Amino acid sequence: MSSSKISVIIPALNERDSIGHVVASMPWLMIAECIVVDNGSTDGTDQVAREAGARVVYAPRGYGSACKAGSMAALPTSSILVYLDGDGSDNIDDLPRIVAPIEEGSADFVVGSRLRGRAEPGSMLGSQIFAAHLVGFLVRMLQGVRYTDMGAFRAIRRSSFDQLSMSEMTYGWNLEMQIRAAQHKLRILEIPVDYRCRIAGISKVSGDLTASIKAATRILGVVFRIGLSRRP
Ligand SMILES: Nc1nc2c(ncn2[C@@H]2O[C@H](COP(=O)(O)OP(=O)(O)O)[C@@H](O)[C@H]2O)c(=O)[nH]1
Ligand SMILES: [Mg+2]
Repeated sequence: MSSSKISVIIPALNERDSIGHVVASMPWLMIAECIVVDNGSTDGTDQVAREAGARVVYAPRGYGSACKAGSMAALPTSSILVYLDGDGSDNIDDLPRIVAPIEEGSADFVVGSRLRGRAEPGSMLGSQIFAAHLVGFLVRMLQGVRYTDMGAFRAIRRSSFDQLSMSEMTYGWNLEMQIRAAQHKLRILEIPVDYRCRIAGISKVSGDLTASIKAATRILGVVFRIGLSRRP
């Protein structure tokens, strides 16, 4: 077993019926902790997560806000941060492949691509696939880095994460991390991951037209606001 310590961070909003399964499926021998970040669940998600073995932290509303709070709450001894969704659509069996390049020292940031992996039929909407291609194209034009997806399942070296000064508090978070990683010249690797339909409950994003339009607007905003800035 490796000596790196891994904190797994899961944003979860009203995921009572799936979060218990997701937390229970963690490879506990491989990870130091599993943090579930709840920001406003009204269905007892926090309690189910705790009973399944997670540490629960609370945050203000928003997907990015939850990811950031989880990152800040990670054990000081952890050297790798892993993110995945709380709806059961990511396959935790992919975790060893996602963290290995960081542990071996060959990458700083590893992003799972659902488009390169096996996505269960129906797990990704046509609009999500289109958005992934469009954003991939724009980021390639602006940053010269090729991504095929902006899925949630990913791992980053903690010291690299600390350089990025992440600021997006909503659904732009994932893409912001990808663009900033390119700007900071992190060693980036995209690997295929499996993707399934959520195991229970309802989508807060892709299943709702208004929410999808809001998320898409936010994501395009990130592409241009962060992608066009020449930071760092
Ligand atoms: N903490 C937190 N989690 C959220 C929020 N919105 C969505 N999530 C979680 O983020 C993940 C992805 O959301 P989901 O509804 O599955 O979006 P989709 O997969 O794009 O349809 C799930 O684990 C949600 O519970 C939020 O505002 N706060
Ligand atoms: Mg989902």
